[in-house]
Amino acid sequence: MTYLPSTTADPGTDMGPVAQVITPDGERVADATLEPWLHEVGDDVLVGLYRDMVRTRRLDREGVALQRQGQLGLWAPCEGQEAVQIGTARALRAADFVFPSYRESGVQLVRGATPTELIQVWRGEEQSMGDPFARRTAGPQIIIGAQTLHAVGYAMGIQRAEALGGVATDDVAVAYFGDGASSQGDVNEAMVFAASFGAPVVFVCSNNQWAISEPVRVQSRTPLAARAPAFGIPSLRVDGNDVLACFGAMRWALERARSGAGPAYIEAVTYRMGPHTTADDPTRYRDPAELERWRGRDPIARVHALLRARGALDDEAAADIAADADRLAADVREVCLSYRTRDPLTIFDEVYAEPHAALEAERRAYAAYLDGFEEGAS
Ligand SMILES: Cc1ncc(C[n+]2csc(CCOP(=O)(O)OP(=O)(O)O)c2C)c(N)n1
Repeated sequence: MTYLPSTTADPGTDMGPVAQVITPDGERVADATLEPWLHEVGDDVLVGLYRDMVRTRRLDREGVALQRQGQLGLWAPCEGQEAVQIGTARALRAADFVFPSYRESGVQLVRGATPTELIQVWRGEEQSMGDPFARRTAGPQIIIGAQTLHAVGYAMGIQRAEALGGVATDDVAVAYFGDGASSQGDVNEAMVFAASFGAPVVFVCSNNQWAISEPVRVQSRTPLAARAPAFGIPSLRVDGNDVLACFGAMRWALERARSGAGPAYIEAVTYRMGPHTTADDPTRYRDPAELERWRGRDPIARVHALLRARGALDDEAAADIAADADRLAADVREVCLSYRTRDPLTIFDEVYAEPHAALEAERRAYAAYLDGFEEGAS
């Protein structure tokens, strides 16, 4: 049998075949696949998801501001991607282990990251992300796709825990990555291993349409979710700006992995509203009309509209949530400003247990380089 790819498909902007339960206007609609995973989700849960998304956006804007003010080395904005992060992360248990990319600030927040842990890494501070085992969440992965292999390795460890003298669990490992990462060898290897060993791992692909300046359509002639079944992994393609759809999809995936049925894959179709990082200028490669189209699909606005229409969110509750998010941002700023930039030469201090000549030579050369910036140096 011959399979021919469609050359006319535009997986990036084709919003048709996605599972959705909250429309961009805030209307609750049914989806046959997702509904079984959502039946007992009440307004209280939805308010919680809304709160988490508001906090994530506020944190994100503070991160960008702190970087612009020279307080952070870099920030990878996640504005627009709050629903996939919060919906999937809130479906997890504390014991599951999460392997995120650098853009999953909302996931880190849900996993209990403190203000210190949230910004340390972007300031390049020692200790970086704290102890990954304390929150069962790895630090933000910069190497594209590498965390998918880590997640599969961890999941295979879960399978073997008892045989290795540990305790059997139904924990699940989760890997978050982007559409660009799905072109990476690591991700494809991870999927082969996950499928071959039936590992309890969930792949969450946040398809935000762009891998820096490369649009997803350049990298894939089919929706990304369509690739997973070819590896032997069932997948769901959901509206990544619909927090409830992401929550339901994740429950489906987790249940599968926990019950021993093996890995699952979610493609959450979303959009990166801001730059790739604070070092990027998307106006050089993105059509402003595209950005405007996606503004109408804002993940927070639609939940806000739904909750208001149901009478589950009044002015006072909305103000409380906004104030709570402001407090988080203030805490992050306070921690950030409390750091003192250290003498750059201290980077040589703890690289080796014992000093040696080559290190000393490097230190001297770097000191001379830094002296070159002194006022009046020529
Ligand atoms: C192995 C590797 N190759 C290249 C890079 C440079 N790089 C950083 S981000 C990025 C694009 C990633 O796009 P995507 O996976 O869609 O994630 P997004 O940033 O959109 O969330 C690239 C190529 C890298 N960090 N690691």
